Amino acid sequence: MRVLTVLPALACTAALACTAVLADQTPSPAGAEVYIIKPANGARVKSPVTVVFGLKGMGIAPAGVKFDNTGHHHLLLDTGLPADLTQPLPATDNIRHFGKGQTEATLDLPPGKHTLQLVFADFTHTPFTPNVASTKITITVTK
Ligand SMILES: [Cu+2]
Repeated sequence: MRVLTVLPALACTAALACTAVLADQTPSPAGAEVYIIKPANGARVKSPVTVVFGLKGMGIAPAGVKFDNTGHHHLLLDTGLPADLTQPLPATDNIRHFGKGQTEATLDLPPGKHTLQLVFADFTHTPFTPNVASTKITITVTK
């Protein structure tokens, strides 16, 4: 009987400790939101395409600068959110960082359909918890 009562407490303690070590994400305030101001979802546009980033409920700080309730924009181009949002976002052609605090970007895009999505992340490029991301939009670049 004694073993049975002690074991669940140990398991719980271990689980909490594990969570504390793995989850190194910054909390986002309630109501925080990022969104694409333009282009509009479904827009037909010519390259180069200027994408304007919107933000509500948080502020912008350059990458590397830790300040409460701030972060910087990341644009996902033709890709979805990474499966593991507890890790820093990689910097690739499809995951673009705006670590100087930019609020828009001008992209050279080949003709055809492209998807755009914003994800806001903290000074270490790690998404917030809960995650702050826009809906994914689709645009068509015409010749
Ligand atoms: Cu970043």
